[in-house]
Amino acid sequence: MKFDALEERMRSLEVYHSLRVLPQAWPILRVDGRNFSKFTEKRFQKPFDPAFHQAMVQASTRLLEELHALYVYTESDEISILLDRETRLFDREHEKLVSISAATASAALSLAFQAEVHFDSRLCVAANSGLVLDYFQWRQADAARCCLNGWCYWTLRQEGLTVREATRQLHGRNFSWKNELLFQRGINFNDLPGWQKRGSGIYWQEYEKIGCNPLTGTETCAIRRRIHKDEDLPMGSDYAEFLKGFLGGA
Ligand SMILES: Nc1nc2c(ncn2[C@@H]2O[C@H](COP(=O)(O)OP(=O)(O)OP(=O)(O)O)[C@@H](O)[C@H]2O)c(=O)[nH]1
Ligand SMILES: [Mg+2]
Repeated sequence: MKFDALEERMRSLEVYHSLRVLPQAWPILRVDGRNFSKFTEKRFQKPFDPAFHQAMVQASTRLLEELHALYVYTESDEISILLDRETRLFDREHEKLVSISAATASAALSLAFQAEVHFDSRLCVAANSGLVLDYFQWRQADAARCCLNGWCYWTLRQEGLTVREATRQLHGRNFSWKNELLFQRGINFNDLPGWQKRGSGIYWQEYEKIGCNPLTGTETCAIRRRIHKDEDLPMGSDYAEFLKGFLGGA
């Protein structure tokens, strides 16, 4: 078989390669640490370890830069990445977006921990800006739920309960019951750090840089960008308003 014919036949096996994010839809990627329950078990404080979180924020920063993202959000072992609806990154190819985001997160965390770790990745396609707001509010609600559950679970475990006993005690309990459990042990859920309850946002922020024109000696003002790591995100409708700032009025 001629090489060109073979090439064409073999390329035709790449059946998903032509899949692209629909024009004008917002791509949102979510990478998630593979088997991190096991990986973090002996290495990090429970339920939250600032060192683990800082490594996740650092990986989020790499993703913001590498993928030219608008907004990156991290909680627990996952990172969500919002791209511009007009993005032309990797020609909007699903396979490229998913594989490069997983590879970037895996490399960043492996370097940070000096251990081989892996991330999976998935692509959500939000057809309108309302769905983008819903998506990020959903992940933030997940952060709040996991934070309360994690604190309750590990508080009980530290009191000597087994996995099964702690899980059974918490099964079917509502928000206020769990709050009360912590409160009786001197932990006020409201006073826990914002990054634990609501996750963290990583995004570009513009600022004015005042300088001096060496020729004229006059003061100059330039608009620059820097990466902001927001560890105290707003919640509820305030979070939705905050997110709208990334959507350019769409
Ligand atoms: N000790 C510790 N563990 C953490 C911290 N943040 C996240 N984790 C762990 O990361 C896990 C994330 O949950 P999942 O993604 O559902 O679990 P997983 O084991 O990674 O499973 P897969 O993602 O399906 O591979 C949590 O259950 C915790 O065990 C932290 O600050 N400290
Ligand atoms: Mg995971």
